Amino acid sequence: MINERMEKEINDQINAEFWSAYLYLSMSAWFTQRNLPGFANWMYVQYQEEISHGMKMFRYIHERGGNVKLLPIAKVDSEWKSPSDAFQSTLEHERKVTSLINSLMDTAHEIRDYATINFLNWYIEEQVEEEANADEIYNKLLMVEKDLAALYALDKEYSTRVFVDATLPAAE
Ligand code: OFO
Repeated sequence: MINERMEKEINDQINAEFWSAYLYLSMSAWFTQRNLPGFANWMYVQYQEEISHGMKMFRYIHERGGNVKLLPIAKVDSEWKSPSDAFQSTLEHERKVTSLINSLMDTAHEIRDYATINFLNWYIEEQVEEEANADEIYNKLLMVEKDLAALYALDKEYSTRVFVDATLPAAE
């Protein structure tokens, strides 16, 4: 049975993951409206990833005999000054999510919930990748943004990203 405080904090994190999904869906729309379908695709895949992160927690609470409580999803931004501005927001947001996951881990340690420590390790690793990806694209954009041909070439690169649900066990 999951500890009540842990259950509440994971429920809050489900909300944060779904909020992230909503943010990236909003960014996907923004890139579509600026004729940058590759970045729009990258953001759409990011949206799908965030839903899967939330759903992994949703399943975990149930596995531990707890109750999922879905909370309202707050409004997200819909305007950014430039592609690099959108990715700067992405990077800042992912850093914030890393700190939220770290706080969940602090609670799990404090109450000696070893199953949740084990569960959260997946997110600790995932956040390293999330920050690295956003940082890489942000820095590339800073270099090419003023050159339209280079921007379109970069956009094309991101049109090939596809969603793979890393939260599900690998097929046998
Ligand atoms: Fe769920 O990793 Fe981004 O926010």
